[in-house]
Amino acid sequence: MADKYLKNYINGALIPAESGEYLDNYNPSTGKVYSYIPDSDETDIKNAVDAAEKAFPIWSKMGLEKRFRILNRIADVIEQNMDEFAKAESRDNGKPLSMARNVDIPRAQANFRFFATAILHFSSESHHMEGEAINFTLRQPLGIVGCISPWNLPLYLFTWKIAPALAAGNCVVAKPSEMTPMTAFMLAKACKEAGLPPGVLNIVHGLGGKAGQAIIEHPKVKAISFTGGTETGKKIAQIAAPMFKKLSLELGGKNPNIIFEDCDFDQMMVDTLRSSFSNSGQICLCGSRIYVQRSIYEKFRDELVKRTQFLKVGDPFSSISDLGALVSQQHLDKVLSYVNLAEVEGGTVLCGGTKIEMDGELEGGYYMRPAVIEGLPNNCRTNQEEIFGPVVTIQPFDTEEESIELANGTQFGLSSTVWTQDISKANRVAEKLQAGIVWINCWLLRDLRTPFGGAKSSGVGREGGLEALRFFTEPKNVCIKY
Ligand code: TXE
Repeated sequence: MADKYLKNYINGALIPAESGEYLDNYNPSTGKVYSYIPDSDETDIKNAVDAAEKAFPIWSKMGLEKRFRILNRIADVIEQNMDEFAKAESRDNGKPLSMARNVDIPRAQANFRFFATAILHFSSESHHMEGEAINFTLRQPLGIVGCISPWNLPLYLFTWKIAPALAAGNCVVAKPSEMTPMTAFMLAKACKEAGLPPGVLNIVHGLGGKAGQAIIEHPKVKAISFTGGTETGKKIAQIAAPMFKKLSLELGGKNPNIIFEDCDFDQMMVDTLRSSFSNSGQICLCGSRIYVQRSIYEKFRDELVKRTQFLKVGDPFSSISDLGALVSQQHLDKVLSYVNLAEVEGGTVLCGGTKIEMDGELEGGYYMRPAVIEGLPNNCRTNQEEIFGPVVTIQPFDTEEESIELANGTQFGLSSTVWTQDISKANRVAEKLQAGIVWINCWLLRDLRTPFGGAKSSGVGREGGLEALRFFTEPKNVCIKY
C-alpha cells in the first residue's frame, strides 16, 4: 500500500523526512500499527520555512479573488472525497465513522469555504480627525505562520487554523498531532489537486517536542496558532513570547453545565448526554462538571445513568456504535486512572469507568465504558483537572449564586452550558460565568463568525470569523494630513 508511509508536504512535493526515520501510527480500534509517519526534525522545518519564504511574495500579492478560488477548490476536493476522508479519520482517531462523516470532515471543508469567502468581505477601519487628517488601518499578512493542532478533532482543527492563515495571505508551516496524521496527509494531496502553489502550505509530520518545537523556535515564523494541552501551551509561550511572536493558544477545559429546575428537561437530557460523551469526551468543549438544582437532582441522576448505560461502545466503523475507542493506550490509562482517583477522593462511580475487553480484530483496542460519578467536592483533583475522556461528575446546588461559584471554581474558562427557561436568569448567569463561550439551552451550536477561545488557563486570544483574520494580519495605521 503506497500510503502506509506518510510523507511531508514541503514546497509542493510529498517527501520523507530528511533523516529517513519513521514513527509508528496506531489504529486505536485494534491497537495495531497500521502506517508510519515521517519523524521530522529542525532540518525539515527549515526546508518548510525556506519554501514558505519563497512562496510568500507570490501568494500574498496574488489578489483576493485568486486566493478565494484556490481555497474554495480545496474545499471542493475535500467534499468530493468526503467518504474517504471520514473513513481515514475514524481509523486514525478511533471515533465513530458517523461522527467523522457528520461533524469532522464536513466542518473541515466548511472551514476552507468560510475563510475563502470571508477574506472577500474583510475590511479595515478608518478614523477621521475632523478638518485635519484621516487615518486608515492597513491589514497586511504576517509572512510565515505556524499552525499546530491536536488529535481529538484532527482535520477539523487543523483546517480551522490553516484556512484563515492562508486566506489572509500568509504562508504556513503546519504540524498535525503525531497521533492522528492521516487526514493532514490527505489534505496535502487535496491541496496539490486544487492547484495551491508550492510552498504556500507546508505540512510537516512528527513529534511535538521535536518537529513542533522547531516551528515555535524558528525566527522566521511570525505567529503561532496552537490547540492542545495547557502544559504544552505554557511551554510554547515561554519560547515564543521573548521572540515577540503573535500567539493564539486554545488550551484545556473543565467545562461546567448548570442545570436549573425550570429547564426543558427532555431537551436538556438529550444535549447533556451529547455534551458529556461525544467523541468519548475528547472535545475541549465537553461539559465534564454537571451542576444540577437540588429539586431535580435525583431525577436527573437516575436518567443520566440509565441513558449512559444504554450507550453502545464498540467498533468505530459500526453504525450502532455511539462511542468508539479512545485515541491511545496512554490516554486510556490516564482516563482510567482518574476514575480510580475519584474513588480515592470519596466519589461514587454510578456507572462505567472500566476498560472493555473486545474480541477478535478489536482485541487490542482502547475501549472504556462511559462513567458518571457523584459525591465529590468541587476542589478535588477529579473536579479540577482536565480528564478529556468519557467521565463526568455530578453535583447538586441550591441557589443561582452557588451554581455560579461552583462553575467558576477552576483554573479553566473555556465553555459553559446553562439550562433554564427563565431568560432573565440565563442572561444574569451568562454575564457572570468566567468562560469564553456560554451556551444557553444548547451545546456545540457553532456559528463560524463568532469569537472562539477561552479565558483563564484555557487560553489566550480568539479564533473564528474576523478574530482569526485579525490575528493573522498586522494592523498598520496610516495617517494622512490634509
Ligand atoms: O496534547 P499536546 P496531547 C489536552 C488533553 C490531553 C492533553 C495532552 O487534556 O490529555 O491535552 O494531549 C504538539 N512544541 N488536550 O498530548 O501534547 C503535539 O505534537 C510544539 C486538549 O495530544 O498539547 C500536537 O501536535 N508543539 C485539547 C499538539 O502540540 C508541541 C486537545 C498538541 O499536543 C509540543 C488535545 C512542543 N513542545 C489535548 N509538544 C483541546 N483543548 O482541544 C507537543 N506539541
